[in-house]
Amino acid sequence: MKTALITGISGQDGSYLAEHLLDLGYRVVGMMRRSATPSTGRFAAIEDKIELVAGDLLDQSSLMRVISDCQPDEVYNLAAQSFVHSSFTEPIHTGEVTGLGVTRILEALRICAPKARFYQASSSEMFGDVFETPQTEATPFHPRSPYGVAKVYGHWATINYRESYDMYACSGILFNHESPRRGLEFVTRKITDHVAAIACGEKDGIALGNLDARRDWGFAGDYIKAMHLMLQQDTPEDYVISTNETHSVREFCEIAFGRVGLDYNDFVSIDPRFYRPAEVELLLGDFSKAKEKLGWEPEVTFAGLVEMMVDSDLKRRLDAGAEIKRGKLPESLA
Ligand code: NAP
Ligand code: F7E
Repeated sequence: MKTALITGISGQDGSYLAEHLLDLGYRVVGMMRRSATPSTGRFAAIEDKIELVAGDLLDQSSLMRVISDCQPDEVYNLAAQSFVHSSFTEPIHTGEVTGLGVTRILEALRICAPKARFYQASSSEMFGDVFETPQTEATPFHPRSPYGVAKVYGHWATINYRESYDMYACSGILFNHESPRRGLEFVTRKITDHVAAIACGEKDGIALGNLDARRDWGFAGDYIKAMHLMLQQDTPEDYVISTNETHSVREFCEIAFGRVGLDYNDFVSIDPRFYRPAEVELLLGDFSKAKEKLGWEPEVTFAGLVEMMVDSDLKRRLDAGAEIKRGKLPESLA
C-alpha cells in the first residue's frame, strides 16, 4: 500500500484528491494547521479513513516531523494562501506560505524522504499578463499579484530541487478549477451561492467586480486525477491542466442565473471594492501535453460545471426547508 501525504487537506482540492487516492488503495495522511475552529467539513465523509497530522508550511520543524513520521511515497503540496485578492492585502504572509513554504517542504523531503515523489500546485496565475494565447508549458510567466509572484517562486524552487538533487519533483500548472466545495470568496462559488439565495428570497442581489475577466474554468474533481497521474510517470515533468476554453465572469453569471430562470442583469451590481490593483484579463490553457503523455482530459463542460454548482447551493437550501420564491426550480431538482 502506497502512502500519500497531502498538505492542504482541508481545502477544495485536498478533499477530492484524498477521496481519489483512497479509491486507488492509498494510505492517505492529511496535514492540517492548528485552528480554533478546525475546517474538516469538506472531508467529513472520509474523515475516519484518513490520518490527520498537525503541521504548518510556516514551521520547518513540523514539516520535518510529519515527513519523518509518515515516510510518504508521494507528497502533494496543495497548501497555500490561495485567494488572489487577499494576496494584495497580505503580500508578506502570502509570500511566506505560498512561496517560501514550497522550499520548506522540499528541504524537509530532501533530508527526511528524498525518494518520495513530489507534486507542487502551480497556477495559471503565473502567466498573468499573458505573452501568448493559449498558454502552454513553454509560455513565459508575468504574474500580476503577490500570489502569482509567490507561485512562480514555488514553481522554480520545484524545478531547482529536481535539477540539483535528482528528486522526482514536478508541478501541475492548473488553470481555475471549481466545484460545489469551492471557497465562498472565489467568484464562481460567490455567484452560485448568491443565485441560490436570491431564488429562495434570502438575498436581493450580488455585488461583483470585473465582469469582463476571462478564465479557463474546469471541474476540480477532474483536475486532481491529473495530479496523481503526474507522479506515476517515468520522469518528472511539468504539465498544463486546463479545458482549452475561456469564458467571462459575465457568461458565468448568465448561465448561473439562467439555471433558475432569472436574468443576471436584474440582480448584479458593480462594486469597485472587488476590483484588483492589477488584473489578469484572460487565461486560456492548452492541455495537449497532458492529453498526449498522461492520457488526461477534462470531462465536465463549462455549462455542466456552472449548473452542478448552482444545483448544489440550491439543494442545500431546499433540504433545509427553503422554498423557491423567484424564478424556477431546475428540472434536475424537481
Ligand atoms: P484552498 O481551498 O484555498 O485550500 C488551501 C489549503 O491550504 C487549505 O487546506 C488551508 O488550510 C491550507 N493552508 C493555508 N495556509 C497554510 C499553512 N500555513 N500551513 C498549512 N496549510 C495551510 O485551495 P484549493 O482551491 O484547494 O487549491 C489547492 C492548491 O492549488 C493551492 O495551492 C492553490 O494555490 C493551487 N491552485 C488552485 C487553483 C484553483 O483554481 N483552485 C488553480 C491553480 C492552483 P486552512 O483550512 O487551515 O485554511
Ligand atoms: O477571480 C473576477 C476577478 O477570485 C476570478 C484561485 O484559485 O484561480 C483562482 O484565482 C476573476 C478575477 O479566482 C469578483 O477579478 C469579478 O478576474 O475566482 P477568483 P482567481 O483570481 O482567478 C487561480 C488559477 C489560482 O491559482 C487561485 O488560487 O473574477 N471577479 N468580481 C471577482 N473575483 C472575486 N473573487 N470576487 C468578485 O466579486
